[in-house]
Amino acid sequence: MLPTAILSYLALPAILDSTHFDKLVRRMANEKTDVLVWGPEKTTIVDGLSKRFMLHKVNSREDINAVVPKIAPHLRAIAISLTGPFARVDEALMATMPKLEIVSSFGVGYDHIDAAWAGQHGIIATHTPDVLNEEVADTAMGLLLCTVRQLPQADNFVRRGDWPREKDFQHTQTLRDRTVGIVGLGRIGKAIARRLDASHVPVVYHGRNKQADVAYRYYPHLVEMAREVDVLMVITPGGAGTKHLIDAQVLEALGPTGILINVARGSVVDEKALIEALQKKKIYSAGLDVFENEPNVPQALIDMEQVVLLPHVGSASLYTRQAMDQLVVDNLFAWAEGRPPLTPVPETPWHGKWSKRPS
Ligand code: NAP
Ligand code: 8YV
Repeated sequence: MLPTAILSYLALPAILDSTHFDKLVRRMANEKTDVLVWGPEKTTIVDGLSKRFMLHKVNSREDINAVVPKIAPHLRAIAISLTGPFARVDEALMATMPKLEIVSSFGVGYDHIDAAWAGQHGIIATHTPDVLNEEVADTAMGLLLCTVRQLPQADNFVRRGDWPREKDFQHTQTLRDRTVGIVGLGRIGKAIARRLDASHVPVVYHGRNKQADVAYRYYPHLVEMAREVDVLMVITPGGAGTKHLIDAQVLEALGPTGILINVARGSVVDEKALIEALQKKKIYSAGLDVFENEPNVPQALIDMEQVVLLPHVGSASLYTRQAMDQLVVDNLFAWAEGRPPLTPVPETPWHGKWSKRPS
């Protein structure tokens, strides 16, 4: 086998474009394609990818600064193993990678990726939709029930030994007299709506568009819907388009018996306005799985008895996380084998072939 350096000087580049030549040289030299793996080392992702790729693992800003400059010029693929503010794949980063073709990201939300820029520059971003719908809907429903019926507080009541001392736990609010307004009736929103249907809880929704395939009442104006419902269930994407969609005005409209549930992204709710609305009893309570500055939760929320707070666990069962990890791997194998991406994000649609990056 000739070493890579010697092969590079053969006349082949004249008849093959650089991407094909690069692939051919690597195959002949039996080299694996480099993939940047960003985030914690997860067995399914690391074991799955290392069968075919040479992994460069980074899990901190320091790692990125040390590793990325060395591999950026020839890097063609990124795998993201856990999403969050630390894994921002923005224009500045992607611009240092002229050969980047795919960003295979964990999680259905991809507000950490500058997807529009990627789409304009021939890069496909993939995410992990659908495999988590039912899990996140279960969590949303659990969070709603916990908040309305104060189930975590009731658990604490037993653990503290208050039951024998105080007889009954206080009677709570109920779902029985409530209409739920879903903000973002997408894949997960619809799975939540099905659960509410089964519980005989009326559902209405708000989004940018009325949906032809559902019978739920549509509200084009969020404030109007907030005024007429008893619970707002937020399950939109994050990012600039939904930043502080739930603001002081929406909370005011929800009213003093209203409950806010957020399983979307922390950025969708104006957290300062929410804290003020809770403190001034403009709304009754909130159940939150996501926060503006995760993993930091404002002390003001922690200090409130009635709210229920979860550490972003919407999809976090072993079963569902495994399916999400596997989809990260499968998208990269599809790319490596020249097949279409399995789950590209809408901003980076598949146009029939893996495009070469414009130089
Ligand atoms: P999806 O199918 O794309 O649904 C998103 C919905 O939001 C659509 O119905 C869309 O309707 C609506 N929407 C988008 N922008 C909006 C806006 N500016 N105002 C009002 N509605 C808007 O996405 P999905 O798979 O259901 O996931 C939704 C989100 O849930 C993810 O992006 C992620 O942020 C979050 N999530 C959280 C967890 C967790 O662990 N807590 C887990 C999974 C997902 P229109 O286009 O008609 O507006
Ligand atoms: C994950 C999520 O918890 O899919 C999403 O958008 O928010 C969750 O499923 C998150 O990606 C954690 O990294």
